[in-house]
Amino acid sequence: MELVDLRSDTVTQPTPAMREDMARAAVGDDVYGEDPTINRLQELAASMVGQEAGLFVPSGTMGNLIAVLAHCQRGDEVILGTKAHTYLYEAGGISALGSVHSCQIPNQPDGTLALEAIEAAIRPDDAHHPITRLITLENTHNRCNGTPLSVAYMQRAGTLARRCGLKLHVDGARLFNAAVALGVPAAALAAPADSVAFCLSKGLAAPVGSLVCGSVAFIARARRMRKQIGGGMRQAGVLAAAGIVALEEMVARLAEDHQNARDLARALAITDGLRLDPDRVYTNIVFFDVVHPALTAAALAAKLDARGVRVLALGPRSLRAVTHYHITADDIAWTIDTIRSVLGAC
Ligand code: TLP
Repeated sequence: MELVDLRSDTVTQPTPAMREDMARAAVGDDVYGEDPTINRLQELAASMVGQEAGLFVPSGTMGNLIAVLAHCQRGDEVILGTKAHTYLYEAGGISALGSVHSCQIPNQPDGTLALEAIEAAIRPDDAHHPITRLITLENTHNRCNGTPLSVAYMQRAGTLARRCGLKLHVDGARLFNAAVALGVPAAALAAPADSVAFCLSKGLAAPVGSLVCGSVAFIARARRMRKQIGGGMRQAGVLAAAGIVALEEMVARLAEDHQNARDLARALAITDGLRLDPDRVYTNIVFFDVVHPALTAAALAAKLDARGVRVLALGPRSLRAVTHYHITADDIAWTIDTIRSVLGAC
């Protein structure tokens, strides 16, 4: 049976070029800073996002945690969105491991946080309150349809953070999807921030790894935090080699994933039993609701799974499909047919 796995772009497998470079990679002990391939990846990553330095970490979750730990002290507060990945899906790590308090404010439908709402959430200097230290934004915003946050918004947020004496961190797990969708360099989106974390192992198809980038001083603190939480790796240049291919060869093709997502969204929007706004699909993430009286999201996902189409049920009515490197235009056509046939039979 054909299998079209749209649960996430995390399911991507390394490309042949990645496997070749992984086999050939020069390696060393990275805890001593001696892995030449990791050093090259970190320099490349930092230059691509307009920051001074970079740090290779095992996952996006660890990248965000390290950034929060490096910016904040115990009891400090981070302002983030109610739909932020760090708030929803990182097992509460910033509080559990960092003793960092979070102040959640509503994400707007486009993934942004209203700047006035951020400013209103900043605590006055009062012994009753935690100290507001950090703002975290997500770009693209996963739970907000993978919407990219614009350069103008990122600049305004950076200006607000500086004016108020706060730090700005960007969870840019899919920063390169944002850059490609907006037609801007990733550096333009990340440079207004004090730090950015982005993933190699999503649409860019590397098997493992994320980067945290920021100033030289920030990365020195981040390196210590990585060690503290057990993320110091040794001869991980074999992984970094795939990351270099990801950054050099896999960014421009993200436009294909975005086109496939738009095609899927347009077809699902005119399918009986489903609801979504295709004009709000800008990158590779398509959220849609099932409004069929006889079906929940979980039931529809299970029926599709049995027919070889995998999507994620993320709420009673809400499903998510994510396009990526292994999904072709034919796969999208087959997915649309399968979804319509399953709904038609209910
Ligand atoms: N997101 C995963 C799941 O955890 C939901 C996915 O399938 O989308 N930031 C953002 C915006 C993310 O979407 C993710 C992963 C992460 C951070 C964490 O990355 P990893 O999985 O490498 O820890």
